[in-house]
Amino acid sequence: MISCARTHRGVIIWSAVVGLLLAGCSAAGGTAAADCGPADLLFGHGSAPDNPRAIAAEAFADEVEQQTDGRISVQVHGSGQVGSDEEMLRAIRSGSLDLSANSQGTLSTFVPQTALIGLPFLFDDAPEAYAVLDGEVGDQLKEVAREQGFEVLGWWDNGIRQVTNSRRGVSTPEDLSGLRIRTPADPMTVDIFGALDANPTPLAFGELYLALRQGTVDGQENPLVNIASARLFEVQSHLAMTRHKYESTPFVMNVDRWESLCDADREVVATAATNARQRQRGLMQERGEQVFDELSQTMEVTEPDTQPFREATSAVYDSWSQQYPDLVRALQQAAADD
Ligand code: TK8
Repeated sequence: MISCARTHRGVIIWSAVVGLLLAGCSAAGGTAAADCGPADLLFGHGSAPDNPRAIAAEAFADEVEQQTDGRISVQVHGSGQVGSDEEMLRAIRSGSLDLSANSQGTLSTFVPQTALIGLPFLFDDAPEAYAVLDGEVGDQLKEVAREQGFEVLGWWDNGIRQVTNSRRGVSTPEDLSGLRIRTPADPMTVDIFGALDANPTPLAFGELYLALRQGTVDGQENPLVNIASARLFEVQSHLAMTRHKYESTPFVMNVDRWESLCDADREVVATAATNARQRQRGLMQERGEQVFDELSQTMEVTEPDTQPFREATSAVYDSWSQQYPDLVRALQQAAADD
């Protein structure tokens, strides 16, 4: 008879007959439930209070607290209060933060394969990406993330990204030439803007508004909802609907913390994460349309033909395919099937 129990940080303790292998008691497959004890979870994200990410984060916290009668508390800190996306992920790895609704680009610092979600022009719209990420390829990426210490509780939405800048209207790739464009700490976005002959400049999202205002960078790229909620339209005059890449918001948890929860609590957390994801995606879709009209009032909008941008960035596929041939193929296949 084998029995497994875990401490609150997921350290596996075992008592067993002679010959028991530790693997038989593995974290994912352990049979004995951990105690359904109290837990205080710390949740960080980098979005402004009215951003769908912030609203969904609160909804997640409320549901978990309600469903566990307050035994599990979830404290949410938004607007980068507990660090930049990269710092939050580092904190999750070290166990000083439990949860973050983050960005796949930044997550790729730790889980390089997640950058592939942002291959140029892979997805035409967000619902196409939802279908792929909720399916087999998304599960494969979850596996890789788990090995690096992140339990992906779901792929929330960040959206299809567009370019803004304060210098000129962008209608062709040549118009981007030489512009200093802030990117997240994401090698994929850096590759894309390098291929477009811009000058990609990685910077934390929390520093972006000031950098744009001070002219340290000329422009940036983000989905419309973020451009609106971070009020970037105040410091940018041109918006180009380039639709160059998709960004997911992986909702991640420290894997040991996740495994330290009893089965029933894991179910509560997983269900709340899925409900929050649906709410967040719905809000993103609704807001996206409203926000386009709002931004058009203050920004000069161009709707470039994306074909020359696709051609200019096609080499990005070559280099990433060399490194991750199977995953790139699987993503392209799933996106085409959808
Ligand atoms: C907010 C970021 C943001 C992302 C970026 O913390 O960095 O440009 O799009 O949404 O995660």
